[in-house]
Amino acid sequence: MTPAPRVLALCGGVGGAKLALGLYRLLGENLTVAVNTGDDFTHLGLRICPDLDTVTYTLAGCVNPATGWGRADDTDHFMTALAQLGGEDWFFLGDRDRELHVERTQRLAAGESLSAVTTAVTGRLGITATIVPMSDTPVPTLVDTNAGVLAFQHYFVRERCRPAVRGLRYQGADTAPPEPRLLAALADPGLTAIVICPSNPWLSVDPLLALPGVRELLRAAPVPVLAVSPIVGGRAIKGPTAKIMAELGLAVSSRTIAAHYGDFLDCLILDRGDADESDAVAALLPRVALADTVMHDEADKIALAREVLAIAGTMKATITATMTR
Ligand code: FO1
Repeated sequence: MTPAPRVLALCGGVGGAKLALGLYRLLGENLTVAVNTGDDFTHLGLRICPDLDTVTYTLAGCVNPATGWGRADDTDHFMTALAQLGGEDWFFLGDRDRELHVERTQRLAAGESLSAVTTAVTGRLGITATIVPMSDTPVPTLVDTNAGVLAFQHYFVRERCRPAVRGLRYQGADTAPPEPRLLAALADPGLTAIVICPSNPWLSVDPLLALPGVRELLRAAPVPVLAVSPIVGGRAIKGPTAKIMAELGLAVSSRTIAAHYGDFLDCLILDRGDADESDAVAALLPRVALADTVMHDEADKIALAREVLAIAGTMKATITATMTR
């Protein structure tokens, strides 16, 4: 029997987690998801890791379907009481979701690493894939804006992404060790593909790429590195990606995404509706492919994951041949 393909996915929050779920349904324990932790912060005394939790809840089948983050069927007693007392209520913490932050905060204070806590939590929730924070060392994203330098969640949630972005900083990324299982996955001889999920490149994927060695390992990877473009029809599928690209002076197109990942990417997957962009992307990358990238329901997520793996399968032979030449 041929062994199941092992895949590494790099992922941010809501948008990326959709493809991660599709991959998980196909690969189960053969999937490793390395997750951005640049959005993490300490709020009301609690350590909150939004992208890690979004991926965890999504794969566990208990994410809030209305928001894509937080837990399904949650209640707001804590937030209501907090608001009544005049507390800081700009960041919503559902009652059931808050228990995860309490548990994580306690365990971190007792000396456990973020990755150990994550493994314990994902195990308890019955997830068989490996979900790892990109690093156990905090790497907070700072957003340079026309309203000053803002901590990520202050920019994203409190200010609702309204300030114009001038640049981004991933504080401490140059010395933060990548989580060992991220490095192990990159070096795994059984790895068959690396997938960059359709997350915001600047907010969610670049923090991972900024860690020591990660970009170099992607460049040297003997397996296809594929990304699904988060831009469809000249707009972002989710969140402020298009707004940020425009503010950074970049054209809002998949060609810009291809150029951004160009030094290590083997294939960018565009939405079928963007076939007219194929030539522009093909000029920058070894391969461009088309798929239905807009995911509304679980069937769409699995279908896209299947297409991504099939495209990777057709590329593996080419990459192996190039490396042995
Ligand atoms: N996003 C919001 O827009 N408003 C919130 O109040 C909010 C709370 C929140 C709590 C827990 C969590 O895991 C995620 C939460 N998010 C909220 C989402 C989060 O801020 C962003 O989606 C990510 O950081 C960007 O990937």
